[in-house]
Amino acid sequence: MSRKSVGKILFASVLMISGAALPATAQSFRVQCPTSTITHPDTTITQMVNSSEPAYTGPTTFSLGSGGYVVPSGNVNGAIKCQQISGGDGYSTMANGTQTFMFSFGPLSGLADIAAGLPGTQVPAIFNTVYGATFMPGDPANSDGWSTDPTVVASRSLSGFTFNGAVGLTPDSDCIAANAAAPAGTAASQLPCPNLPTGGLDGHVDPRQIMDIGVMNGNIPAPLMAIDEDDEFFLTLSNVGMIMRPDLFEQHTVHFHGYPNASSFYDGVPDASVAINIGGSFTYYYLAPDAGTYFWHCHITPPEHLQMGMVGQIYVRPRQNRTPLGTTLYASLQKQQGDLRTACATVSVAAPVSSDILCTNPLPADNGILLGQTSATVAQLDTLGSSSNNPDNGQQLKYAYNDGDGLTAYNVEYPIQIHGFDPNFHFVGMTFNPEAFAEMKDKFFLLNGRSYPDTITPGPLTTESSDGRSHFSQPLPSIINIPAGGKALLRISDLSVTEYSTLASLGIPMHVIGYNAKLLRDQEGNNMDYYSNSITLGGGESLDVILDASNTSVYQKVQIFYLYTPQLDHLSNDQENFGGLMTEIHIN
Ligand SMILES: [Cu+2]
Repeated sequence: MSRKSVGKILFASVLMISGAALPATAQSFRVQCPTSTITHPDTTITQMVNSSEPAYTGPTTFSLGSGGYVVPSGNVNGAIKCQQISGGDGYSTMANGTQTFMFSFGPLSGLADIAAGLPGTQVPAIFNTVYGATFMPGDPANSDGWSTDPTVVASRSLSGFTFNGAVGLTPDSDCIAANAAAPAGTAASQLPCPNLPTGGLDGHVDPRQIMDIGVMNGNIPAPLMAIDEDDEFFLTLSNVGMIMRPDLFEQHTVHFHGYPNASSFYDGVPDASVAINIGGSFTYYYLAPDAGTYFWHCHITPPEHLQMGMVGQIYVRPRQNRTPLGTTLYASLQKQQGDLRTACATVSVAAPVSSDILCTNPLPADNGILLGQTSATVAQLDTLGSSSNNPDNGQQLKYAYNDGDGLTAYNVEYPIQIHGFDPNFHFVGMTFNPEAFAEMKDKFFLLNGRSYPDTITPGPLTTESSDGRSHFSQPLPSIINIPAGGKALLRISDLSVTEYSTLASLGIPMHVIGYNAKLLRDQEGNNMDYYSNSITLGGGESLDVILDASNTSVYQKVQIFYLYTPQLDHLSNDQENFGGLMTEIHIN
């Protein structure tokens, strides 16, 4: 039995999907996004179109269900989220104008959001929608991708493409026909496709559309993902193959780096689980772990596939964001001690003792200042008048972690991926030459796949690929806009293969609050956060930094600061000087 067929059997049996009967067809692309599960039985929550999550008022309680497994019986937290990505190849444009070949992931759902620099993660009600027209080859979010006319490119508008559903999703006509042909009076459970959802959307896809969109459509960074703590996340990877390397039959995987207590089956390490072949889909399943800034990458020949561009960002928003207004954050975190997955109390819930080394969110020590903090809405930050740059005004304040004391509050967040490209490695990777791993040396130093000055170019960057068409290649700018009087959370991850990188901020202190997806706090509850003017990361590390511009007597509109590396050899774009690992921070 091939590794692929093992994967398909486990895929069907482990996940308990709604459309259990797979019709006998030749295609093997597929998506999966159930509207309810054992953990999230309430379709009125999971199908919410506006992505809002239920308020967190206490841990989910469970009781033994009729099937012999526990089912939630109260306070069902979190929701269901879905995303589809392609694994294949593509091109990106470096800041000196060079087109660079990549092995890469591209978006196959949430395309409009990805093009707008947002996470492509969707609720089922949005993911499970069928595109109203026929997909044409190329990146559909880039509506005039055939044109390389500079004026057309400059006037390109994102507003026309709003589809965020799953590319390829189409009614399962075989199942619809088979059910219709069943004898009248057949019990629903005895139909050929017994759990076929209304409309026949059971994850069946048209593979032509997935190829038309997925081929040559790789992005750097790989599609951005964001989930909320307690969510179930269904992530489908479809391997569309690499057009520029038809000699290769490369598999790809998704490795959710740093994910605590991961099932090895969904860990993406090919030796320990499964890898996805060309022409196949596989749905990874995660119960969202502790809040924090994570990242993900392909785990096939990691130095090669990471260097070539298969690196992405994922972050998990904390339960604290869902604390009902007016509740103290401390009381909210106390309630979380009743959840066995995150509890720190080993003696009693009433008198928590943080001797549990798996404890992830210790209650804060009483420093006399922060413990009275209640969940609140974002105030009018802008003391200079206009509120147009304060989009969160009136919405609930957000936090990076379940801190219990408001230490990690922020107004705007920016995922920042540090990466590097060695152009020689990418060239030989495209041209069938042997790659010299030991000589790998980065010459492009990238923040979200771009070097300065491309880092401050708003909107997605496009690259003309070998299909003669312009594709969105680098969707995520790294310019940081802080509303006057506000705080920005930088979710920094480093996926560089060869280099350590330092980022410095002069003028706005870096308040370091988390490291490797963990709040900086000791087991006694003492905050270990610190202020710095630079941070240094190697590949495989992440860090949460808050840039605090809330002092309006110091930080005012139209001021510009720089986030840059003091490593002078990283301030270049290959042979071109004045570029590299640098971006701008605007107060506005
Ligand atoms: Cu790969």
